[in-house]
Amino acid sequence: MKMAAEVRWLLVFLISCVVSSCHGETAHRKFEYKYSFKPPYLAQKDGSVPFWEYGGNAIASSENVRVALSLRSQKGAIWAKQPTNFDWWEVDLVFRISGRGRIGADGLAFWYTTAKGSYNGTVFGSSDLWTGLGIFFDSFDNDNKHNNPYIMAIVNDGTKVFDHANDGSTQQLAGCLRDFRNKPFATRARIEYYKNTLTLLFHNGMTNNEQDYDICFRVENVMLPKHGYFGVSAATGGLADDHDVLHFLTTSLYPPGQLPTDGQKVSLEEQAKLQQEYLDYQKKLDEQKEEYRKEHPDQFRKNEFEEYYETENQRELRQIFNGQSQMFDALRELSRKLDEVVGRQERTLSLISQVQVGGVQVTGGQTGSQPGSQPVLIDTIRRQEVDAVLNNQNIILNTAREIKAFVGEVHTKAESILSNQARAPTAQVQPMGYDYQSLVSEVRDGLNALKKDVKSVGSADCPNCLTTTMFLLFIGIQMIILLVYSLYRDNKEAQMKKLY
Ligand SMILES: [Ca+2]
Ligand SMILES: [Ca+2]
Repeated sequence: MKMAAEVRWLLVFLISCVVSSCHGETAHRKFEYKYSFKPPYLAQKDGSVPFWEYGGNAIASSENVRVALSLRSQKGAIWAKQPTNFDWWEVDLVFRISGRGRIGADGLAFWYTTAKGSYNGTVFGSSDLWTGLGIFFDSFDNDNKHNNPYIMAIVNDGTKVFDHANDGSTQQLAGCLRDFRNKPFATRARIEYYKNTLTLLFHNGMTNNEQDYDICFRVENVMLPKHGYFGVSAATGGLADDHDVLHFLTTSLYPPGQLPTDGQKVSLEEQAKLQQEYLDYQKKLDEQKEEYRKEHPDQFRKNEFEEYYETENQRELRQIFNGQSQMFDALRELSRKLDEVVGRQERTLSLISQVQVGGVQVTGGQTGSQPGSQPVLIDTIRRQEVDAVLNNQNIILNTAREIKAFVGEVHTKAESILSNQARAPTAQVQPMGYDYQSLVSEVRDGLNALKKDVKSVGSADCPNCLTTTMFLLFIGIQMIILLVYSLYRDNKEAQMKKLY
């Protein structure tokens, strides 16, 4: 398992390397506040959204822009005041489309066009015959093919009339079937246009993990106008949903080394000015908040108090959502692992096929009349390497066989020894007998040495000294004790062996 985990990480690393090498290095990113809006204080007190213009039935509050509300035949739009001044970008669109009906209408559109569209047009609340990109979150199934809610991108050159009857399916660049209505959390679309590749990642709003995007589509060689206006529009029909946009966050992307440097000086002054403006604005807001708090002390306290409690339903829902998001996490992990396994399998298969092709080519080259025209193989396992591996394996096998024979020999020898021992139980006593003999000889040697000593000492007068007979008697007793002990020990050990 540990090995598998290491391989997996290696694979992830390799994949990321491949992706980054395909993409070049990672782009420089710059947040574009003039092309963005987000809560809190999305709309100012007078209702205006800084750097944006909205119209039709759209309503902006401090928390979101309700582009079209859940009444019949509503149309609204919000457009950036300035066209973009960068080539590549990423837009995070966080939105909610919710309604009481099982199905809703009509949907929401994201725009990037050479000119601002209208605020009450025919295509999801804005103008038809646009030049640029439209990404549509189409709730209502006009062509009755049961394939809505659907997300699709259409690039228009200003000549195509949106094909309402077919839900735009005849004109779409790419799309995917995704449900974005009535989700517990806000749904998110991440639209990236970088080096002519248009990518749409979608977050289905089932979890509050902001990284839970999955890919809706990725199209290369998409030619969009160099500079355009960002916009969002929405419309309702006979059926109606609320279409709320919470965040519109634009980031400009620059390939490494192409970050504009000349504009930096100008923007520093501007930055200081805007910083001051921002601080003033913040101060004003705080003052207003304080004022409001003074004017409505009861309401404020009540709101504050309510936040601490949740109803039983809310709790149940929260628990369901938690459980569900855990399930989603597990599923996502599983699918990721599956992808890895499939990737590894494909890689292995391609290696195998390369080896096979290599073998054919080598033999072809040998039998062919032009040995010099042998094709160079891609860096993979070669014939001679395979041969070397096979040889090594044979050597290992032979060695293993030899070791086996040797072990067998040792085994039979050990067996014969054991059987001999079993047949002649005295053999077990033999080593003990040897011990006994050596003991006797040792005692004998000691005795001789003592005798010599006694002889040499005996010449001297010694009335209290040990007499030779006494000494010999002692030695005799000691020997008998030793003999008895050794016999006893042999006996005991023989008994033990029988037991085992
Ligand atoms: Ca539709
Ligand atoms: Ca449809």
